[in-house]
Amino acid sequence: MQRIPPNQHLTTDFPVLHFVRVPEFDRKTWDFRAEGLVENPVRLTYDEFLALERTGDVSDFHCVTGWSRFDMRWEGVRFSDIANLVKPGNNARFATIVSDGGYMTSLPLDELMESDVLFAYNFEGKPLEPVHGGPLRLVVPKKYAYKSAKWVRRIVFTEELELGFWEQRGYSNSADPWKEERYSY
Ligand SMILES: Nc1nc2c(c(=O)[nH]1)N[C@H]1C(S)=C(S)[C@@H](COP(=O)(O)O)O[C@H]1N2
Ligand SMILES: [Mo]
Repeated sequence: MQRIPPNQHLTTDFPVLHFVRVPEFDRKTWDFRAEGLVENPVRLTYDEFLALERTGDVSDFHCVTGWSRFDMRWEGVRFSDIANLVKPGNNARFATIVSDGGYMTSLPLDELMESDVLFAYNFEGKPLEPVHGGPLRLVVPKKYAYKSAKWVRRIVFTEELELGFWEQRGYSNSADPWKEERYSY
C-alpha cells in the first residue's frame, strides 16, 4: 500500500494551521479534565499529567487541505491510559475533545482506544511548541488532522456523537484519509 493517502502531497516543514489565537499557558492554573459518562472523573494539574505513564510514537500526519508529513515523533499519554483511569461506563460510545479557545472534535471510543492515539506534550524530543498545540494536543494519526485537536483541556465521554468545529462546517466526521473522507456530503 502507498504510504501517502490519495491526493495528498508530502511536506518536510511543519505548517501551522488553526483559527484562533494561541492560548496562554500558565503551568499553575492549567488543568486537564476527563469527565462525562465515567466512573471516576479526574482533574489533573500539568505536573500530575506529566507524571502519568509516558508513551512515544512515530506517526504520519495528514491535513485535509492536502499536506502530509511523515515520521512525526510524539511523546505523551495514550488516550487508552486516560480511559483506563476514568473508567468509561457501558453507555459511553464517543468522546468529545475540547480545546482551550473553544475548538472541539469528537471520535468513537473504539478509534480513540487505538495504541497510536496520544495526548502529546513532546515533539521531536522537546516540549511541544505553543503554535503546534503545546502544552498538550491530541494526535490521531489515522484521521485527517482536524481530529488532532491542539491545546486540549477537557474530554467528555458521551453516549451520542457531538459534531466538532469542522464537522459542523461540512467536513467529514469519519475523516479517514485513505478513503479520502474529506467532506460530509
Ligand atoms: N484547537 C485547535 N486544534 C486544531 C486546529 C484548530 O484550528 N484549533 N486545526 C486542526 C487542523 S485542520 C490541523 S491540519 C492541525 C494542524 O496542526 P499544526 O498547526 O500543528 O500543523 O491542527 C488541528 N487542530
Ligand atoms: Mo487541517
